[in-house]
Amino acid sequence: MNYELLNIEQQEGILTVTINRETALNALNAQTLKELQFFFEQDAPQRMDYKGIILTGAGEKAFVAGADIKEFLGLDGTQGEALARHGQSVFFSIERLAKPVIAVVNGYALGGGCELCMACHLRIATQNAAFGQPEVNLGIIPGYGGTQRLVQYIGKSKALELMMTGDMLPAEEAQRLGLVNYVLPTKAEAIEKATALLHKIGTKAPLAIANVIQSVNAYFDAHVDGFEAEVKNFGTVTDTNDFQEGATAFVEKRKPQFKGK
Ligand code: DAK
Repeated sequence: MNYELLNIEQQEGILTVTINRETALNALNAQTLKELQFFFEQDAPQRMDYKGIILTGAGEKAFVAGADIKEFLGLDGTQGEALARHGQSVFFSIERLAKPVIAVVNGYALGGGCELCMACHLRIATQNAAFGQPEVNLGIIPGYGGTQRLVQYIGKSKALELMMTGDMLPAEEAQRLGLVNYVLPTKAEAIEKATALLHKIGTKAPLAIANVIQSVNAYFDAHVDGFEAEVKNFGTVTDTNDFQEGATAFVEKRKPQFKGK
C-alpha cells in the first residue's frame, strides 16, 4: 500500500508510525483507518526485522482528536453497526500483534483516539496529553472498543463517569488511574522512553513476548479461559530453542542469544 496519511520510519529496529493529519488534529478518517488496518493486519505481521512499534500523532497538540466527525454526518444504524464492527477489528489487530506496540500520546486522545491508544500494549503520554470519550456530546457512544477497554484500564466507576460526562482526563491523572505507563514533559522525551522500553523488550525472547501478549489478552476475552490459555502458551514456549538457550545461558552465567525460534 502507498501510505498517504501514515508516515512509517524504521530506525535501529523500531518502527515509528505517525498519523499525519495535523491540521485536523490527526482525526481518524476512513483513509487513515484503512491504512492502519493494512499496516497492522498485513504489513507489520510480515515484517520480521523489527523489535516493536511506536504509534503517535503528528505535531505537538494531538495524538488523535477522535474519529473524523465530518465523515459521520447522515449515518444510519445499519451503517453505524458495520463501521463499529470494522473499526473494532482493526483495533484488535493492534492489540493482538505479536510484537509490542507503544502509543506515544502527544496531546489530545479523544473518542476514537483514546480507543486507539488503549488498543496499544503500553501508553506513554506527554504532560499536555488529555484522554476522553466525549461521544455522548455527539449523541453516540464509543464504538471502537472504548466501553470495554476503558473499564479494563481504570475500572467501572471512573470509566462510566468519563463516558457519561465527556470530561477529559489530564495525563497525570490518567497515569494515577493506570491508563498511562509514564508521563514525560515533551514528545521527544516520550519517544526516547518508548524507544528505550522497546530496546529492552527486544533483548528478551521474541516468542516469550508474543505469548505474554496473547496470554494477557486471553484474560479479557470472554470466550477464552485465560488460565487454560496460559497453560497452552507455557507449553509452546517450553518447546522453543530460546527456552533452552535462556536456561543454559543462566547456568553458564552469560547473556542469552535469543533467535525467536
Ligand atoms: N474530527 C474532524 N475534525 C476535527 C476533529 C475531529 N474529531 N477534532 C478536531 N478537528 C479539526 C477541527 O475541525 C479544526 O479544523 P478546521 O476548523 O481548522 O478546519 C482543527 O481540527 C483544529 O481543531 P480546533 O480548532 O477545534 O482546535 P482547538 O484547539 O480549538 O480544540 C479540541 C481542540 C480537541 C478540544 C477540539 O478540536 C475538539 O473538541 N475536537 C473534537 C473532539 C471530539 O469530540 N472528538 C470526537 C470524539 S467522538 C463510530 C465509531 C467511533 C466513533 C464514531 C463513530 N462508528 C462506528 C460509526 C468515534 C467517535 C469519536 O471519536
